[in-house]
Amino acid sequence: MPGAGPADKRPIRTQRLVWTSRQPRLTLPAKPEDIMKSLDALDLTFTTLTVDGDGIATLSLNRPEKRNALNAATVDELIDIFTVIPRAGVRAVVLRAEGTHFCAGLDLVEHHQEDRRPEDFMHVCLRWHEAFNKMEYGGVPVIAALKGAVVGGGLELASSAHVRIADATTYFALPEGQRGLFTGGGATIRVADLVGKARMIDMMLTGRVYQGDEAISVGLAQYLVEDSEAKAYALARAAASNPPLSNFAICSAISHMQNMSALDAAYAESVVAGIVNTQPASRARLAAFADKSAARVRPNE
Ligand code: 1HE
Repeated sequence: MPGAGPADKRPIRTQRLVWTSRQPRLTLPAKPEDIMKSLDALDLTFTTLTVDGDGIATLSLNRPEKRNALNAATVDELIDIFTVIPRAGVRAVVLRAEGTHFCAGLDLVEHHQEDRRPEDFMHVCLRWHEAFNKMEYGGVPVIAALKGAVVGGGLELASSAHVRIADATTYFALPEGQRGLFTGGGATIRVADLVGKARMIDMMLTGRVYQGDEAISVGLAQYLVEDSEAKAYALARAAASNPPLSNFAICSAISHMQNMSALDAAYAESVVAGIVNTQPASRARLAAFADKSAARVRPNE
């Protein structure tokens, strides 16, 4: 071809798209010291975060003198934490609280003092949504150990976790109606999803409080135990022993699929299952089942 230089004669390099068996980035960095490095950079005042050698994180609400009420700064911290956690190799999170109450919801005093305009509070809500969406859709199991008041925005926070564990002191309420407020942290989606529209409306209109077995039966928590933190760590360790990619799908895809039409959700499910069910991490587990060395599923004793 006229004008064609040597470079033009080089064969065109075709790039074959290959599905490699590399683990996705979400499992990296895996070393505890690397995990701590990325989490150490967080600037936390109203929360604390620690991670043990197995990648189990403990996230504590740390404002017990205000019953862990969620001021704007705490919500900012939750956003920062749940931005880092999915990329930091954390295998599961136990969400707990200092003091005797899990969370008293929106910081009513801050809200009163700030004297916000509608658009200001809309942005407050959008920050709450950002934090709670990162929790629910982040792909890392979050197990909430509940106690005392789990009310208003505290219930919105708890309902963004993947598993909720109550103890004998735990009670749930949506006192927004009595305070002249409305939910703004996703309760209309998540709490209605847990308990149904009618129960949520009743809770908001009448201040109805749920606790004990009744709270379990309506779906506000999955477990009622003596020690909610001990149970939370046991469940976190159990979940953390699953391949991270399976947990990522469980703690992200299911929530996404709830937002889709049934037809689209079924399609998305096939795509997710295509990836998860052929992951290298599942091969040894399948082999163990095939050679009968893997544990069988049995009823509880
Ligand atoms: C607070 C908050 C708060 C406590 N904002 N400061 N949420 C509510 O309607 C629940 C409001 N709180 C309560 O009903 C009670 O405080 C509790 C049942 C949670 C705990 O009772 P108690 O007797 O142990 O504590 P306390 O004496 O009421 O409060 C102790 C301190 O915590 C006190 O501060 P102090 O400086 O006077 O000692 C309280 O002011 C402070 N405190 N709760 C600010 N919530 C996105 S929209 C979400 C809408 C909502 O969440 S509405 C539901 C709000």
